[in-house]
Formats: sequence, structure tokens, C-alpha cells
Amino acid sequence: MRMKLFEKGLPERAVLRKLESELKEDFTYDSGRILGSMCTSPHEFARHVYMKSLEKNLGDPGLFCAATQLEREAIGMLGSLLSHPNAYGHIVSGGTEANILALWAARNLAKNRQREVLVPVSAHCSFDKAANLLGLKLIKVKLNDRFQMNIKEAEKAVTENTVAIVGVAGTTGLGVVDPVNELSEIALDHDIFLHIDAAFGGFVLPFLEELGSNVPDFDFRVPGVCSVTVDPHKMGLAPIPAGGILFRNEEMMRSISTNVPYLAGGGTDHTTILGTRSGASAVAVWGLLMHLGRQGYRGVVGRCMRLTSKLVEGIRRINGVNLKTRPTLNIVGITSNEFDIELVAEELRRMGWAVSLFPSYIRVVIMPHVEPSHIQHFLQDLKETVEKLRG
Ligand code: 0PR
Repeated sequence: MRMKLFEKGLPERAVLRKLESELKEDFTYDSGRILGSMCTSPHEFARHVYMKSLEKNLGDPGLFCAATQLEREAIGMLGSLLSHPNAYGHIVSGGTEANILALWAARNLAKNRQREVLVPVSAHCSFDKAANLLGLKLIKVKLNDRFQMNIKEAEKAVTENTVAIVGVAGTTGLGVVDPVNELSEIALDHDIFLHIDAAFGGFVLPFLEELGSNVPDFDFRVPGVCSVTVDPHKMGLAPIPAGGILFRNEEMMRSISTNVPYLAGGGTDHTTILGTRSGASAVAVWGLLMHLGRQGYRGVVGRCMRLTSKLVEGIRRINGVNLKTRPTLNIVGITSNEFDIELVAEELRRMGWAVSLFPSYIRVVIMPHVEPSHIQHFLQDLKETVEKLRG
């Protein structure tokens, strides 16, 4: 419905009543029906901190020196999580902005070679947006049989125009981690910028490692890695918008700098896309990292992984569907040799499940809002769907 702006406003109570009824149609995380999202209900404490900082604008850091310092500290904490406490970077609007910033830096640093970027076929669509904006050509490299970027193919695809290689630590579809050590060797051999998109995996893999799992190297431990995306508004439980971009050194970040001399708080350099940007986001990330600590996040990740195992066991018991691959993270791909998986997804959606549909599989993401009872219920409906389709 098209709305016009009234001459005289409505009382707050009337607006709130209307709002409540208008928003009722949305899915909620609490319902347990959202099984295909990488976001979740923000942590209570982060909401509280966020509300305290609504007026902070990191676009004018001179006015908000303290909030800017907290952003720096949040980046330091994220850096320490990813083996580089001295990383430079920002809390940005999300993984898309973070990935654009990384390729922007890579392009500017490469000077003469300004064209090609190698990404795995499994890379998030934000790289398509980045390439479009930055005038870069994406070279999409095939995957191996474990759905990782195929290293031989990547090596073959390098040319004198390659400005960056992108590896993903926790792919959007299946949560797969690319072979970052091998990508690093290629990048170092050819002096190419290596960006790792750990938007999802960055808040999972370090804690899985602390819980005793064998986790592949993916972060600044790997010498060729120049920048990493890690998103607090995914598995970090922070309120939207909160992405993270970390650079190995200041020069990399400075390569995308724009001077803004006239600001009320004094001249500054922006190294983000946005000008006016949310200080509340950065402060909420700072507060939540301080509050949960490694122990808190280990608990969150441990619980999600236990539930993921439950889902995996359940899928294995249902005749007619199977796993696309054995999950590394709390992301499960469900496929079928018997049915068109699109029909299965359609039926599940009709039953009220918000699952994602990729070309050959259904994606379920076991986020912190998912409870054991939701998984049980989902498995029952999946079984019923398969039986119904079998006729
Ligand atoms: N990198 C990876 C690996 C991603 O999976 C995503 C988003 C991004 C970058 C971009 O992050 P932003 O969306 O923060 O810019 N992946 C999710 C997806 O495509 C985004 C999402 C989240 C979609 C919640 C739907 C949803 O309900 O699945």
C-alpha cells in the first residue's frame, strides 16, 4: 500500500499499535522457523549497549574520540581472535562492505595490474558486487570434490593481471573452508593480495579449535593473508549492522583512504565506504566481545555444533535424502538422489520452514536461536515430506 505523510502526526501509542500489527507477518528467530539465515536474534546485552550509543557517528571521529577508540579496541579483539592483535580495520555495515573494502585495497595496491580477481565458484555474491563497482573481472575457479577452491585450477588461472585471490573460510552454501595455506603460497609466489572471507567462519573456527577440533589454518597465521572479513552480526550475535574488515598492516588500509578536511571534530581520513556510520554498532561489538569473552563464544559454538550433529544424524536416518557433504561448521546441505530437491524445499516452505535453496541442495544454518525441539520438528517434517513425495 502506498502511504502519504500526514499533515498531523498520530500519537505514539497509535503508531506503536499499528506497528505491532504490521510487523506480525515477519518471521521471527524465536519461532525456530528460520533455518536458512546466517543472522540471529542479537544478544540481550549487545542490544542494551547499542541503545546507549545511538547518537555516535564514527564518520566524525573527532566528535566521538571515545567511541572511535572502542572501535579500535574491538578491531584489536577481533584481531587477537584471528591471530593478529595489531590488525587495522573497521566495524562496517556487513560482510558485503568488508569484502568490497578488501578488493578496493587490493586493486589500489596493485597499481599497474588492475583487472582480475580469482574467487572460488562458491564465493558470496558480494564479490560480484565488488567487481562491478571496482571495474574488476572475477575469475571463478572450479571446486574440488570437497567443494573447496581447486588449487591446481587456481594456479592455472593466475595471470599478470591478477590483483587478488579470495579464499573463503566458511562458504555461504556449505560452510566449507578453502585451502588457505596453498592459496597463500600462490599469492606469495606471485606477489598477489590474498583476502579471506571468514564472514561466517571467523566467529566459529577459532572456537572449534579451542574445543579440540582439528581446524585448518585460515587466518593471519598464514603468512600470505593480507585481509580478513569477519562478521559480528552473524555468529558474533551482534545487532545488525556489524561486519568486520581487518588488514594486516596500516598501509593496506590507507590505500583506500579519502581525506575529509572540514569536519566539526577536525579533519580526518575515511577508510570505509560509508561517511556517517553507526558508532552504536561498533560499541555494541566491543561490549559483547568484552562480556562473552572466548569462553562465552566457545559455549555458543559448542552448542550449535552439537545441534548440527543431531541434525546430521537425523538426516542420515531418513531414506531418500542425504548430506551434500560432511559439515565442517554449523551449516548443513541436504540433497537427494531420489527427488528434485526444489520440490522438497517447496514443501518444507509450505509447512512454514524458512530454509535456503541452492541449485542442488537445501541449506540449513544452525544458528544460536535454534533449539533441539526445532530440529526434532524439522526432521519429522522432512521425513513426512519425503514420504509424501514418494506417494
Ligand atoms: N561472505 C559470506 C561468506 C557470506 O555468507 C555473506 C552473507 C557475506 C559475505 C555478506 O555478508 P552481509 O550479508 O553481511 O553483507 N551471507 C548470508 C547469506 O547469503 C547473508 C544472509 C544473512 C542472507 C541472513 C539471508 C539471511 O536471512 O546467506
